[in-house]
Amino acid sequence: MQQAKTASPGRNVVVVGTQWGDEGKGKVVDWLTDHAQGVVRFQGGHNAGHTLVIKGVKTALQLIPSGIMREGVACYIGNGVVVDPTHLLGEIERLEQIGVEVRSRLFLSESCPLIMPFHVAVDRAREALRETSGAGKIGTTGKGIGPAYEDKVARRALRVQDLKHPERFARKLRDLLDLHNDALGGRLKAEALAFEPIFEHAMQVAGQLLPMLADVGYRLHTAHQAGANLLFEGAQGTLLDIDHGTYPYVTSSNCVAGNAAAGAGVGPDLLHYVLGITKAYTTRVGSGPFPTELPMDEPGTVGHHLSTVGQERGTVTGRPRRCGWLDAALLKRSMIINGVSGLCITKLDVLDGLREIQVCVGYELDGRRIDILPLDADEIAACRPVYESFPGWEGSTAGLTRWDDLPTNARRYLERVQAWIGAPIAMVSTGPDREHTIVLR
Ligand code: 2SA
Ligand code: MG
Repeated sequence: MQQAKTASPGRNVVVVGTQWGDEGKGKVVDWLTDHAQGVVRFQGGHNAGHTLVIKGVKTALQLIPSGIMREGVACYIGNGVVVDPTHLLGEIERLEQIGVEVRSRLFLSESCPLIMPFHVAVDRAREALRETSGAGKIGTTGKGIGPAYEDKVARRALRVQDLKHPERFARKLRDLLDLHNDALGGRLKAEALAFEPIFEHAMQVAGQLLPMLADVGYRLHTAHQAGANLLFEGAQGTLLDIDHGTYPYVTSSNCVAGNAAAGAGVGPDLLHYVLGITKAYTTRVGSGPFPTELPMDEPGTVGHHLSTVGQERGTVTGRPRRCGWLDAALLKRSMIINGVSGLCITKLDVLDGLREIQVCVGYELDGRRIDILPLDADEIAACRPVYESFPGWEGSTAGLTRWDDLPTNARRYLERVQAWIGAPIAMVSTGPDREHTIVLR
């Protein structure tokens, strides 16, 4: 088994979610920052919710890299991230209130597209329309992520660097407002937004953000050359990736490991180790196919157990997460797309006390047996999972720090999972706290 902790200087790790997000990446990134001097976000925005528990105190981060909770670690927001400037400032202020120094070690890429109030309005109005028209919601977080990425790809986005140039900012803002107000006031049947308050607020916030602007790619390159270990912190998960996920029930960015380079502004030669984070069962928030989903309402059922014991609620929106068994056929796809070097299994302790544990090892689709998740969301929805069954274990795995202390059945379960999906387990997380971690060598 391989070791995830990087001890030698200049060794960089990419941390990605291998399922639908909420695999526990925040905790793992925080734990790994013991050996990193820089942590980088490379995609997504404040739709992410990374929960850290440090000495029993819970902190939820959305846009700022999880490394911020470690003194002296530099944090970078790369060009691939969409930034809501008002949210960013609020998150900085909340951290400052609990005594975390942020401004001197947060570096914000000039090239990040901005999320503006009309993106939020469009995101929410579209979801409302999808619901009333019967088309069915995507179940977005309502943070304006999709519309902001659309403007980026359409080459008309306001970027962080525009905050330096009020006149340019105003001109681009007027054009964008015209465009989005047309949609809001028309088809979307929502309120149009006024220029002045948006512009004035942006300029106020700009004054505070400008000192943090940086050429992030170049900085990362120089830090790496000087021997820094860098951690690339993925948000959401592989099956939410815009290209590789269960399209259209996905987020609007590439969440896979390959995007760590493009979204941070460095070359792929700087990505040395891909740590895939995998929850010991499966969850998803929002709509879309989920072959191993279980009903959750009935007390005494496995679905209810996973949801309640696992405390499966969205960090950002508080929405209950859908829960189901581990899906090894889905993970197999995820291992290939991400080039996973090692796995970290999280929330193993949530399976404590279950008499029987099931793992999906393939599907039946149109009378055929397949062993990897299909690419088409409708086909995924038609998949009938084929399960292999394991005996559960007695006693608690919560807080364990040694592999040998795990119950025999838990070890067997993990060894089988590893064999199915074709990647070695490097770490096991047995609880929310930093210390609740088993490292394998
Ligand atoms: P969006 O807002 O456009 O990115 O939503 C599109 C889909 O992506 C899903 N998505 C997420 N899934 C899991 N966790 C996420 N972050 C928060 C968390 C979510 C929350 O960590 O708990 O608090 O509800 C996240 N962000 C986006 C989303 O559910 C849609 O399916
Ligand atoms: Mg989350």
